Amino acid sequence: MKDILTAPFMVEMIRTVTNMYAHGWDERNGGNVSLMLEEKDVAEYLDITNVLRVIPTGFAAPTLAGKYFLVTGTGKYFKNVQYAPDVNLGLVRLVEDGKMAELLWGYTDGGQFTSEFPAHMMSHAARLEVNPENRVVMHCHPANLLAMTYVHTLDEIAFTRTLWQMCTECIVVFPEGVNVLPWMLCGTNEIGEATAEKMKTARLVVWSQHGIYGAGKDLDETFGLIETAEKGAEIYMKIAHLPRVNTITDEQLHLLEKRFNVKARDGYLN
Ligand code: 2HA
Ligand code: ZN
Repeated sequence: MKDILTAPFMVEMIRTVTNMYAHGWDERNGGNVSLMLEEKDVAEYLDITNVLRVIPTGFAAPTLAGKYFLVTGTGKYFKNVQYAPDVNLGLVRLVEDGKMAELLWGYTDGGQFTSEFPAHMMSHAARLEVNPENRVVMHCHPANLLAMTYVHTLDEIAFTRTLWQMCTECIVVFPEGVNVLPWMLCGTNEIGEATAEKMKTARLVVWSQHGIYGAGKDLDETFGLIETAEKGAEIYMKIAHLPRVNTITDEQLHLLEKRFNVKARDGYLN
């Protein structure tokens, strides 16, 4: 059996959460990440019949039964993950229609997965319906996106259009736009269900006055989505209080669609 700390999925997870912390997106225990793994990859590093603990999830996710996830722990600080991965991360397999999670590795201090596990698992289920390649759900608290939800309308078309106008890359990176939830109580099945519903039409879902959720086929794509949306929000927060002399026009956004072979969400451009 190989050392799981050398597994590419583990190395990439540790690098990603370390980088998220470095970006200031995950103060204290803020943020959480889940990465879906293939059974054959897990089996290279762990005896998958050796269940350490069984943890109830508090929800059902029948389509995820039998699936494996590497997940950040509840109350854990991203800045500490690189120094003690086995305390701050856990590897679980969902069973019994997703109502139970079998712990195969990690959470060695008796901990468990993030309080946002429902939003993560329900989002995985929703994204896998749209794109069977989806593997990652990522949540964090980037300051400018958060700030924007205090001063910008939460209308999804308007919010998306503003971000697209803030840097040329935005429409290329997230042509489906960003979906937006109003403030809701976090850590609940309700916000999990609402997030998953929004995930059916976009890989980015803003949680107003809280943060953002991203989904993607790997950690790089998901990190890059959030990074690009946050850059757009940063520009917006720099200019929102100044007279706008120039912008990226809808005509120019159409040129970007053609040049980069992407299709803006229907009805979002004139
Ligand atoms: O895990 O970010 O939304 C801490 C959070 C909760
Ligand atoms: Zn949060």
